[in-house]
Amino acid sequence: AALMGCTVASFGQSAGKKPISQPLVSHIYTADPSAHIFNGKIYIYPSHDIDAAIKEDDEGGHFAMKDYHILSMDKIGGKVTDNGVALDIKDIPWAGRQLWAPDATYKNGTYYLYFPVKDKGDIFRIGVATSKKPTGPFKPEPAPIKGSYSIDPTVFQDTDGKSYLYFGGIWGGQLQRWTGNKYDAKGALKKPDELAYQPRVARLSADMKEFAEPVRELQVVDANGKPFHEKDNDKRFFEAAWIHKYNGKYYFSYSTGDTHNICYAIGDNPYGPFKYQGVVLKPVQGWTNHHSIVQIGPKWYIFYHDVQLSGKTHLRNVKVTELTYNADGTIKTIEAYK
Ligand code: FUB
Repeated sequence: AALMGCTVASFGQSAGKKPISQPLVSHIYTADPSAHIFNGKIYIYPSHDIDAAIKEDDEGGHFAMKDYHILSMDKIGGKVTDNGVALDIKDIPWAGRQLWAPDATYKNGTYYLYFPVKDKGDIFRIGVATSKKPTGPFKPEPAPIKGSYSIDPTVFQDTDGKSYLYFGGIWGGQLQRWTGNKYDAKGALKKPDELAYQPRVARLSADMKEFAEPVRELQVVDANGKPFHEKDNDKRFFEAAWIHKYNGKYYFSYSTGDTHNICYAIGDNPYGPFKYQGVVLKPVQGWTNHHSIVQIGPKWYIFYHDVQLSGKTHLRNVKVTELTYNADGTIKTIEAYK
């Protein structure tokens, strides 16, 4: 994330209202929850926020996380277990700083954890680590995924067995430095009338550790099929990609960053185009908004975070609430405070 200097951009809208859900854990700060069901149990792969006493800046330097703790629970509302350190930055040979939002999946007896971290040259790359257990410990590959860049990886396994990695985040997430998959340290944010940056996707190799194809730009488009401009910043992609399937359709959801919405767009296949539909989750307390959407039994849930425990934008706490669809497959907008 990117992270403007403002501490809690959206407190204003929730002033005087009560949160609709409570933090899942309070002994550590957690954020960016990617939830999955493995063997009938709920596992949450969050960032582990810490206070590294780094001053807030536009590049998100104050999000100085160093490890991951995986949370698990048998059911929504059940006891939440912290399974300890699953991966430590000191065990990632190529890592420099800022272990940001991860995701995980399972294939053929192995769990795969995908994570963004700045390399020793301060460029965000995406790594993969494996374990025989959903809670780790995870062993990182010696180098980042070849051709990977930027932040917020999310892995999606389609029903045909093919897997895809979606990623990207502008501002502190450095997506603006990558055009045509080439690095340009001077890559700038778009001007209001320019087309907005789009998220990225690549199919994964059978062993889940490499891209099986060059990274593509995902097309998130408006109701008329046209890509958004930067000035459409209450709708255009910023960071925090997630994808899920509902009634045979592909739902791509993401944060609009500086306008703090979680929005979604629907497509007919994993590559899109994805047509914009609306807001899933209105701004939460704190600058960042980041989520995952999963089916648990017959119901659907959104895992998200806010800063209820700390009041500080870089010390977040994960939460969960139910998500419901309308009969036409659209998602009912969630207000996190009532
Ligand atoms: O947690 C660090 C960053 O903040 C994530 O990578 C972004 O999505 C934002 O939530």
